[in-house]
Amino acid sequence: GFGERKAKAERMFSLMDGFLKNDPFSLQKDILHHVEYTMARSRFSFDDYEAYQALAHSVRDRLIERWHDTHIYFKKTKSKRLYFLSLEFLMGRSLSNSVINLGIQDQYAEALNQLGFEFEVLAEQEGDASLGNGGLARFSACQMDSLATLDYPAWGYGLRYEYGLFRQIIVDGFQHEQPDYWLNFGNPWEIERIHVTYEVKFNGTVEEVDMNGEKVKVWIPGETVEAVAYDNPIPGYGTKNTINLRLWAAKPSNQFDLEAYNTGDYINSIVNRQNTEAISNVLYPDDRSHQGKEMRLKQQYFFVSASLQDIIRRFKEAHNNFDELPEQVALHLNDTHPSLSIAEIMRILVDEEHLGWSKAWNIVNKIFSFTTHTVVAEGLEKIPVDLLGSLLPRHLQILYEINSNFMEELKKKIGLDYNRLSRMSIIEEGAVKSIRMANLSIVCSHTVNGVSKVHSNTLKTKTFKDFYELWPEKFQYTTNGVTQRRWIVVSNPSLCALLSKWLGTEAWIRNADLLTGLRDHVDNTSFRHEWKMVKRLNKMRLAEYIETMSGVKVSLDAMFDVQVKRIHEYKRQLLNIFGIIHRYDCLKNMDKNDRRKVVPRVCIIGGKAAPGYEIAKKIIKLCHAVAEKVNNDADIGDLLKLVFIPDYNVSVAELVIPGADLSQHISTAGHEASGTGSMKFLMNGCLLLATADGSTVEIIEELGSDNLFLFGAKVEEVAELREKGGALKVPLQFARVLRMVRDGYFGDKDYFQSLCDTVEVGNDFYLLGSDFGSYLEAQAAADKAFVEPDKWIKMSILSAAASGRFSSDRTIREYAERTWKIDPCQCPF
Ligand code: NBG
Repeated sequence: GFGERKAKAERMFSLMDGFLKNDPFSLQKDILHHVEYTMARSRFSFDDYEAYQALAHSVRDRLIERWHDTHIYFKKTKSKRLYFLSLEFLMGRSLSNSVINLGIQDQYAEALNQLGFEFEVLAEQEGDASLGNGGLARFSACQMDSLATLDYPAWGYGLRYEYGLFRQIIVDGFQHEQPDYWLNFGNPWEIERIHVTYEVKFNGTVEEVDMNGEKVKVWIPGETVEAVAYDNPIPGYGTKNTINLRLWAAKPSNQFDLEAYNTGDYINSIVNRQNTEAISNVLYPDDRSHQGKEMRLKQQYFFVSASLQDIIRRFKEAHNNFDELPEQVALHLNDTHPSLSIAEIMRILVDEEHLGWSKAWNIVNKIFSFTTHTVVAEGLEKIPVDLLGSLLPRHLQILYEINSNFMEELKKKIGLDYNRLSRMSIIEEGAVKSIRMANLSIVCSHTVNGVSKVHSNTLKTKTFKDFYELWPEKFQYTTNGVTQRRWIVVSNPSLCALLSKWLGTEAWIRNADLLTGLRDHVDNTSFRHEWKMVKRLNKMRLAEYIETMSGVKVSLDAMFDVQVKRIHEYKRQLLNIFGIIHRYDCLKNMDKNDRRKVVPRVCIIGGKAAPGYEIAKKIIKLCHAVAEKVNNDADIGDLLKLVFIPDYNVSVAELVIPGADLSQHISTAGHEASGTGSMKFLMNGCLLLATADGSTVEIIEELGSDNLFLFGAKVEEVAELREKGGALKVPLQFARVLRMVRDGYFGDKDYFQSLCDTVEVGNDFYLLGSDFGSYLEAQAAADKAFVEPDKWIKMSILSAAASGRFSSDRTIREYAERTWKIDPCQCPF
């Protein structure tokens, strides 16, 4: 009865000691409690790793409190929710970020100090959560931070891979991939929800059955897998709101295969069950193409199906029909990877909820929005019809029906233009009949987002031209951003303190636009001096890391010139290396007097190559070959060093970016959809050397072209240059560098020939040769600026001052207001 329940609730309440306290003494007690009872170690004997775990658990307790309150409040207010669906999240480490966002960094530092530990040292114990490849995945992570901070009622959904992105090790200059079994030592940041499970089905057949005189399609699946939820609390900064990133893991279903048991094949039936767990085993390490792989498709559907069941269940708890779904739910497709959601939600509404096709469709095309992170049409995902049909037979039917309706509607609008119809069709005919996931996403979404102005123009005029002409209003762009919490507050504490001091407030941590206030101080010499000291400190930290990783000692007076990102031909790490070879060649040919005038450089390159990407791997090897020669040349000394930083990931980035003087973003114009690395460097007062591609174009709008080093062909010039082919003008210096590599000047002569072929005149798709001249000029301009420290520091300050627009807070606000139509919902207690 009611009275009984009330008494029980009162008793529960009286047992709770209010909220956990955050004074250093209470924190110490909690940490020791976890040492003793979670880690089961004696409080008189535990090492740094155990201390880290106990510390993490005490932080997690505090996250859970806020997580609970936030979700109760979201539920109470019935506000519209955003569900951000992404197959990849590159979260990196959680400890520092959580403690900072919770606002209890100082208390923890003090608590640990008294126990004889240092917060920073324990933080180093944490491994990265690398559940993603590159830009797209780190962008998802930055978005989560901003969604929480800006109080939006949002959930992230993804997959809990047991093996994250491979670890890169370098043996003899070659990349080798090692599995990243990141859960080996437990993961204190997740909460396993053994009761939040859903069955996900595969294979089987579709049958037509009679229901109340109506023929309906019923899917009789063949295989069932269970999805278990793992929740990862994401705390906002300066707010109590803590949102959820829910990741799914696959477990064998409880439904036993009776057949197998009866035939006595007990062992095999268990082995088969273990195969189903493999679905969430491993992240695909290619950041561009995932064509036609069965396991990848299974992963996509597994994550989509579990997420939608969860979302629909939550919606049904508060509603008894689906009319309000579009006012209550926004589903965001982070690239096409989750686009099977469209077919799945149609299946749920039509087959399970019996809404009827047109009613279901009316709802479905109001709830999806879609962001694409790709430029080239060849990079777009396609799923062979045969594969999809055998794995998800009912979904294939639904996709055909969506397409045939779309084709009918289209014919009414454009007539019988068969070429255009076939280009726009969701189904691609041809040798391998396939589903075009991008076309599906565009047809079914109310908004199609590009990730920068340039990217969006490319989408409208090339990649999705036909669709843009049909639905111009669907096409939007929301320029990417990065979170200043991670990329300044966590990764660059000394800059963080300096900014707050000179801006007179910490408010920039929630409102990055305030960074423009730095412009008022550029002429202040003591500000500039402090700025310089901060950079020096960060360079020192980076130099120490370089020495431990590669044994190379670097001079702090040299310009630290950095290019870190995935290795791709279009990102042109090879242009950078050719520039370094040219620099080396010049140094060798100079007399001693001239050498004295040269600006010393430390060139730093880092990034992973997809395991099957031959040319990218050769670029890594060439980098090592050149480094070997240059770094051991006594003639050259500190004038030039080249270091490759292995295993580039989020936590390595946190160290490298603050320590950079110059950073390179030198993709062939028109190929980098946005680029977010540049934004992190900008925030940290690092000067950019860049082509006018992706987000750089907008960075120039904020920063002015005088404050960075711009070079290379413009987007609109690229096609024409390519057409020239063999007649393209290439500087002599380029030919000379190419010759050196071809002739075996850096060893491994045979191995590098095919790499050299890719940039030979007539074959040079990414236009390294034709951009080489202006690249060298930009580099010379950077050298010239560096020897005028005052000028350099001013440019550095102005870079950080211009970075406010590239905060993911701005990105998220734009998405929320324009695309998702969600309102902030701040938990008051
Ligand atoms: C990347 C683009 C970048 C862009 C990020 C985030 C993938 C597949 N794409 O230019 O290459 O900045 O997405 O939008 O990671």
